[in-house]
Amino acid sequence: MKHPSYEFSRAITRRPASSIAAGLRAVDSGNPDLDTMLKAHEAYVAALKSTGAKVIELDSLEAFPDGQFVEDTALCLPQGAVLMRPGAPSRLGEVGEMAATLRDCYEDVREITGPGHIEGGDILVTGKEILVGRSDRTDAEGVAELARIADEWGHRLREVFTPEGVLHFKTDCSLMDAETILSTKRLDASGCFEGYRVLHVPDGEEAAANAIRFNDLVLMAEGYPRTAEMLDLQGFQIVEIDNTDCAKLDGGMSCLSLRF
Ligand code: CIR
Repeated sequence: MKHPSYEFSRAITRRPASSIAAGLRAVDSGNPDLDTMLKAHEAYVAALKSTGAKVIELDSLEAFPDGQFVEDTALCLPQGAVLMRPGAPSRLGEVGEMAATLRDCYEDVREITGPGHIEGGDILVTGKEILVGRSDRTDAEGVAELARIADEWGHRLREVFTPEGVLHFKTDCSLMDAETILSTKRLDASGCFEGYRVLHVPDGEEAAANAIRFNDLVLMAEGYPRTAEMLDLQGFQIVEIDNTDCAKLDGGMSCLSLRF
């Protein structure tokens, strides 16, 4: 049987739009380049497909420069999908653009209706529970609304906190297998992963914490050799993807797909 938190048969991605230069970012380190971003995107999609999964590749949305970060628009669980309500006003409309695709894939599609906000990047599904990090994008009301749906579907949801200055909870962590989490030291220091086996990304490689376990692979950002070596020694099969341009928009491996 597939493990629902890291063994997947499908993924949804969206091509980066030529409007990407207008994408949100906490610190301006220059605009991303569309061509190199498209190349990296192709490598990312190819890695997902290489595991045998079907990838639904959606067209770019010029009106939504952050539209390629599809993870923030929904949460996919075995029982159904939940459409999110992003805390970034410019991203609210991305949810409606994702809805039809999810309705084709799932019989049960719920919706966070507000007034709270919640983004998929703040949600880590581990198999034994759903961890949701409050952040600048995800508030208590958003978490509470998701908790009611999760409860109905038989999931335990635990509210945790994203470190100050970090965009999303999963900017700083990822699930590696049923009991192993890759995390920055600063996030793990909050105590939120008690009971899990935690692998710390080495100091100076914090940006490598946003990885994804997708079937037999771990997709991680290129340029973090000590993290790559650690994961390799732990027996994970890693694929390194150029994340230079996505990183300029605070994006990483998890943001670029919905996986189910
Ligand atoms: C944003 O600020 O919303 C986008 N520029 C980046 C979103 C990254 N998403 C994610 O980590 N799940």
